[in-house]
Amino acid sequence: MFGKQKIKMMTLRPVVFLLYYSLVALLAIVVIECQVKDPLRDTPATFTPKREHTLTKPYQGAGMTIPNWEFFGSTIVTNNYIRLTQDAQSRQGGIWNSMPYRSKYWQVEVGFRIHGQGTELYGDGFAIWYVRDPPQVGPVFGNQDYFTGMGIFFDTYANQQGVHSHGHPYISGMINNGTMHYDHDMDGTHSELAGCECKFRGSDHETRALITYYNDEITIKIDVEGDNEWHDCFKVTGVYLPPYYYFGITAATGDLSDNHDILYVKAAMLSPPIYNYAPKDDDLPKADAIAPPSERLESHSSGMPALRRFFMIVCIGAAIIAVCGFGYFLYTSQLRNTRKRLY
Ligand SMILES: [Ca+2]
Repeated sequence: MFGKQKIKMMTLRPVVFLLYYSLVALLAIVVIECQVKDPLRDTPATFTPKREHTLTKPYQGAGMTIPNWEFFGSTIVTNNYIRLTQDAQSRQGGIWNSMPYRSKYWQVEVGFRIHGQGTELYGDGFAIWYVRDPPQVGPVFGNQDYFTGMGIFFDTYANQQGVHSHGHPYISGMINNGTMHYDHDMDGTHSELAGCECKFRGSDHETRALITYYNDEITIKIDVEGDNEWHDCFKVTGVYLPPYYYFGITAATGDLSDNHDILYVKAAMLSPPIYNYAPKDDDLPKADAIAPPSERLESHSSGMPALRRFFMIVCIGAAIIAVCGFGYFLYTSQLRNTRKRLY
């Protein structure tokens, strides 16, 4: 009886081994899955402002400088606001964050107030930038034309006098790889990514804009009512923006004018920081919505999950083959040993 029980236990051993190593393999697969899974795809964006990208009162540090921020042109810094242009003709001014963004995805909230003496005629507006080269005085709402990056334009004056598909004030976006011209006389209609009408000018209270770049989507939300509620302006998918670009805000007046006041900037990273980023010449902003069909490229991140899935399947397959092989080897070894003992 004892001998039979021993034989039975010994023949069961390979099965126990097989179960044990299957569990180990399963654990390994779970670990692999956890490592390859992109948490950004599943977790909602959280807003954690980064100090080096934030501009709040009191603006000035020691002396006349603002830590991590540069200002130029007609910009005036006061205790309560940063005035990019006064309500006077032909002014151009701006501020920009001297610390480049180190994350792929981010969010920026800007508090502002655009106001002046004009009741019917005023202009020209301001722009929020995420650009490779720090903004400097130029013709596109106070920044240089043929910029590389993204501009979100808060346009208060309709330069185009023809039939308009929208009214003003108007918010629009533009993604540029450095080759496109912003046509000021046409209000940038031909290079527009998307836009919305929004009465953000002439408010007594603070107005706010929220720009989010997340999962290759640009989302613009606005709070102009002062009710602390975000209202959708536009959302565009299929946008690629490289990291390590600079954030800035510029404004301009021409024949018409306004006070363009920035009250605060709060910025947050929505993905882990990227260290040791080496910029490449061909790593340029892209947007499916405005690129010609032949030049349309899939966004950088969209190809990654497929590649990860492929490697995961290969890993799982290899693990199963290894477990089966090892189990079979143990089983035959045990069988040989049992036979030796029996004979
Ligand atoms: Ca305009």
